Amino acid sequence: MKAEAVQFLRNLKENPKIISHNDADGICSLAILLHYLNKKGINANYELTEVPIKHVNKESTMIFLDISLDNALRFASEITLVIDHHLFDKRPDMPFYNPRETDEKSYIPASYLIYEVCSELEDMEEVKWIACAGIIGDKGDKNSEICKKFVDSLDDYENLSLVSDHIFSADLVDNIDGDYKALEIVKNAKSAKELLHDPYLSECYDEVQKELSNYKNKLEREDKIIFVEVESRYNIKSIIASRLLDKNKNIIVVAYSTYNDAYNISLRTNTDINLGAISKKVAGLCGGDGGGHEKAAGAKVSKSKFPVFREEFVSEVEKCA
Ligand SMILES: [Mn+2]
Repeated sequence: MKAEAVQFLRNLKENPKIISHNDADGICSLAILLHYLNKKGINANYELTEVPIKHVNKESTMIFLDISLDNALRFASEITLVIDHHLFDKRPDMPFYNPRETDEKSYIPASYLIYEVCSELEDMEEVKWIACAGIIGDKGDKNSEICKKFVDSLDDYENLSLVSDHIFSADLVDNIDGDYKALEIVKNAKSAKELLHDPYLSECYDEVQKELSNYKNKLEREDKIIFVEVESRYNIKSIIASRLLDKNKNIIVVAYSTYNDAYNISLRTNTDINLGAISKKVAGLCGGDGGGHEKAAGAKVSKSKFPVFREEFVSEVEKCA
């Protein structure tokens, strides 16, 4: 519950180690928390990480942002706070804030949650734009009335959405190095407009936009599922998938790209099907990894198992119909 997170931050004495997801929501969440800690004169170590987490260095006080509970628990220490919005099985025996605890269907990105928690203790108004960019990065404004109102209150949607795209572009172009660079820029910028003038982020954004007009793809449709193979030097498949959703009602997009001898798969939908659950199950059947949210999930399976993945995926979707 929110009160547990507020109390944890209020009583924080030791410098925490913060672990945050390396997407726009995670990067913005981390920037907001660091802004709060800076106001309080508290230093923090931090790491941005992919999920599933491969490795992080544990410290005695840990804070996890935008990291699903199963991942956080593997690296939790005695004093740990988890602020997250992914589905989970059972609430842990530690300070924990995830709105799904009381409403399983709720979808409120971590940037909103950490902003809300810190705002109980400090005036955070000057980083509200960062919270909005993080929310947009996870499509919170499209899936939650609370988030939509919050984003609308700044009346600057176009710039805020560009901020989110700029952060994501740094990730696409430079991977984890780009994530850390983007974090520094977000931390130091005073406004969305100022961030959009940053030369590094502008260059990454332009590069990705150029690629989006040049990439090769192969589309196949099976009932309401669109399979699209994306060939690009950048991992732009989630953008391609989102664009297909914008143009088609009631569909599921399975966008995949080669990654060594495997396929990395992005799954997106505007139906009520729970893709996170299906991808976890189906990728598991193929010896791969899968998981995520209901409407946005991911998976990785070996190329030789992809036909099985595809077949099982279609049959799981049919079961839901
Ligand atoms: Mn998130």
